[in-house]
Amino acid sequence: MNPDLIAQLAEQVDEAARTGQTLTMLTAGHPALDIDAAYSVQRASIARRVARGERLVGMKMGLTSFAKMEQMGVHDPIYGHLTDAMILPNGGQLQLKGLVHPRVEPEIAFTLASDLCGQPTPEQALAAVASVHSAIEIIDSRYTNFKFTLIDVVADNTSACRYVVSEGIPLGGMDLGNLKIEMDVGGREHRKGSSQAILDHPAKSLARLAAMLDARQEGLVAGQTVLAGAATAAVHVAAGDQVSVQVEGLPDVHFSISA
Ligand code: OOG
Ligand code: MG
Repeated sequence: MNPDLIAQLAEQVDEAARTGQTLTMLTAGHPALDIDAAYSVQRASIARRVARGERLVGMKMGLTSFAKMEQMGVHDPIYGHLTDAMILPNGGQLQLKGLVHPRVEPEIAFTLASDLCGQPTPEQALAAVASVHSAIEIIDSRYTNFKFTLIDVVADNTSACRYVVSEGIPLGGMDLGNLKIEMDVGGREHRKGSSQAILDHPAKSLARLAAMLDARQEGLVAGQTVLAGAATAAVHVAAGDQVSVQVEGLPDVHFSISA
């Protein structure tokens, strides 16, 4: 696809995210946009953030759970980039001002001890992990009404907005395959799930991410954070909400929301 068009679409998604404005789906005006070009738009939008001084600190998987695929009407896992500007400290406060229509989802995150590239097995992927965390991802699609195609959401960095991780603990012999996950949003919405919802096992999500990056001759780097994907559908938030997530066997994670 024409590099000028990629740059122009990257500017559109980046500006929408930077200013909290909604965007019409890119595929509406550019029906020829395919998934490969969408990842090029995503990378070009991250390059703009880096040019403004943000630092790449990790990657996220998305649409790894059936609940999320069903909620969003799409059927393949996707990945996005995380920068330091997206980090919200555990116990911190998220300001709604400047965002579009954020939602929260309960996740598991990994910090990598070593690089991870190629097409690892889930066991090989776990061998690269330094610590595991419970996490909350705040997603904020820049598209009107949170409606998009797979191609559009990839171009929009898979709706990445902010994320919060708990203190990390070493994996040890812990099996992440079927941990209870609970999320409370403002005492009004309570979601329950299992880590099994994340591509059957969060380690499979990590391995799949490495393989998807390998298709572009890229990989994960020691020190990076990886969000493995949501275990339940995402929930809208409002000013005044406290949001907390408990994953069985992992430290808790929470934050609050202000106007
Ligand atoms: C896309 C991002 C999905 C997840 O964990 O499934 C995602 C969206 O739903 O806007 O981050
Ligand atoms: Mg997510």
